Amino acid sequence: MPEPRDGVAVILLDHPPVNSLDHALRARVAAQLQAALADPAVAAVVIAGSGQAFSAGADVGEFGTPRQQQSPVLPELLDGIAASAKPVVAAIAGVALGGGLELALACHARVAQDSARVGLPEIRLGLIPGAGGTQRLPRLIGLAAAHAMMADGQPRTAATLAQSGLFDQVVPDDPLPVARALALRLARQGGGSCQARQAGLPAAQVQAFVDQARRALKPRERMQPAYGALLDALLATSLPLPQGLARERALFLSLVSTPAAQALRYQFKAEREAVKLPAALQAAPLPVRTAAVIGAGTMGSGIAIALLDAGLSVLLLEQDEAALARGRQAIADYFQARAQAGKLDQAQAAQRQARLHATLDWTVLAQADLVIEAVFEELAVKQAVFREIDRHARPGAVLATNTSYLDVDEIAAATGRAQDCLGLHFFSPAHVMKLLEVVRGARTGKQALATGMALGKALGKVPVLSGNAFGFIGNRIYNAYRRQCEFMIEDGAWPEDVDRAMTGMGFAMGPFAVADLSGLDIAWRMRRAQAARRDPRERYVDVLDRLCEMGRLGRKTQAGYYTYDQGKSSGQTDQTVRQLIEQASARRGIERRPLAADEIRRRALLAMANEAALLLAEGVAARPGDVDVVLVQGYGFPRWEGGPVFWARQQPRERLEAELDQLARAGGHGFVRADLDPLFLS
Ligand code: T1G
Repeated sequence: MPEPRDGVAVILLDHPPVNSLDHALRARVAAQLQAALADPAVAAVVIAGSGQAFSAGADVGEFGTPRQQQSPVLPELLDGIAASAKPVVAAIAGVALGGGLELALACHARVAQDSARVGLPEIRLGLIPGAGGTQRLPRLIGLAAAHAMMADGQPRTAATLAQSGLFDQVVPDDPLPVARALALRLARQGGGSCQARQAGLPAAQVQAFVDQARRALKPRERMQPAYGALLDALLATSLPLPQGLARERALFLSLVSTPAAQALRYQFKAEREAVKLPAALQAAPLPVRTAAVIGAGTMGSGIAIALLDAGLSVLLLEQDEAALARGRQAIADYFQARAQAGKLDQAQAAQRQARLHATLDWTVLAQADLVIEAVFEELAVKQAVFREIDRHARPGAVLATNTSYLDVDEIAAATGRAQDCLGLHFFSPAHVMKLLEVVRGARTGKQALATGMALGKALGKVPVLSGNAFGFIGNRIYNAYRRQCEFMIEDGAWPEDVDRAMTGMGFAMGPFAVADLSGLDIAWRMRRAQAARRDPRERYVDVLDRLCEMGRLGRKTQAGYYTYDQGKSSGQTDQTVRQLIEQASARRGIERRPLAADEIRRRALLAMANEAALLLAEGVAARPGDVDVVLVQGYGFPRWEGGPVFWARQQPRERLEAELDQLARAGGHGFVRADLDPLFLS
């Protein structure tokens, strides 16, 4: 610890990259605090973070290991700060999250830079704050505001919390000098200015708030133990602080090893792994300041918005003035709506739009560092566009196709620079969905690939590397899942049984409701295109085809698997659909039998895990965790279930193999039964 200056000792949280409070850092801080308290030259203490962070909280890598419980555990350290006879002031810049914010809450006072981001994101790890957050924060900013911060787990800037009571001062620049002055002032006054009250909050108010919040829990929150535990911890704020802290700690420790917490920690790590290219493919990405988007339709304008939001200049190109005008208008409407919603101020909205240049003049492509094609999903159309791009784009520019299914190599072959070509598969709405599949063609160069991954991160997305195979990773898995669900309605379940089983484990929607929403004709078009190549021995459920022939294309025609009266789903199949399904079962000679929800879920998850194993064996997915990140980020797989690979790893291997054998038999000809070993490689 540097020598105290003017009677103030500064303790630095220094554990790059984000000063996570692992055991070593906790021990250093405890020792330095003890030394400061014993040093007569020290009148007060300031705690600050090194680098870009105050502290990102407890070290996620320590969870479930002995080090997490090795003294000093975080609550011990924070109790020492709170009990200090000399004032301890937190100087917060960068991020103060989880245990990092709890450390600041244990201090006698807090000074934050206005741009600092603070929060208690433990719920996103299947936990609750375990070092005083549920007890100290409500005493400072009130139960409702504190509950909101912990229940959504989202960081907030200190500027937005300036009047909340959380900080003594919020400053525009470095908070350290102001924290030092405040610490000295407190020392002269003798004590802390807003140390959390020892007394409990009014019991009746606490009870009323918690009861109301418990009633308001959403179905998917009720599936995750941390949401209820958070309310149990808040109930304890009516107790004196020491009892409340003990109650909180017991609740926190009961969550650490729950399946949801293990799955969410796995997702946290898998997401950070997924955005890194395998070592053999790593290279320096090209800087991208100007990007061109070809095609101003829904996807193209969504991609343009994502690029503008990330600070890039965007050239939006079309071949047709009316389409260009529609795209430009959609982008203008989006920013106007954001400004009206207060998400952006008018100046920011105008500034972003000012970076958009919409034009029919393709020669502007020469200014682009990267080009993203987002035109109609037809190979010939895309190839024609890439020939045009090849004519105008400057040498070395990265050329990306947003195709969902087409062969990236066949598109790249329309240019003379396949090494600069790759797939950037955005998910609709492109400015909202975080998943980005970065598809590597046979000849995609390392620099183009690195540039695609870096662009994904710059857009605040989760870029995941995929090989160039039909359906890449996500659609390949989703197709296997959907096909298995169709087998199940032929075996005896109704679509609503399957949908309810899947929403019952946390999917926002079941596969049949999703099909109705996106339009059955999309799959129908694909199926007819593949019909000639389909092996007649393959098990094929034709209910969707029959529905389309009847004009039941889903929500947009008020009828698909379900009927829709003024947009409201019937939520169950009518006689017409049931007859179609019964006829399909009869044609296959199947004696229909009801399927229980658990059997439906297991068959669906097994089908996904089987496809994941195939993708890994084929090298389309680089890591098992990548598959789970794709399913969570792009397909609504419940994050707290970890993903199909995570699920498979939790099952007894012999049961998995036996059930997969059964699935393969039921799947008939064309069902490719995988070797599951790749799922178990880290
Ligand atoms: N522990 C360990 N490593 C962490 C970490 C953490 N808490 N946070 C980030 N890292 C690593 C991350 O793995 C990556 O490493 C690098 O830092 C950059 O992260 C008792 C129990 C801080 C906003 O949930 O939200 O406190 O891959 O890629 O986009 O109540 O990281 O480079 O090797 O995300 O700039 C609560 C989680 C813990 C915060 C930075 N805290 N972290 O985002 O970089 S539980 C959190 C974040 C807790 C107490 C409870 C973000 C970030 P590598 P990054 P970023």
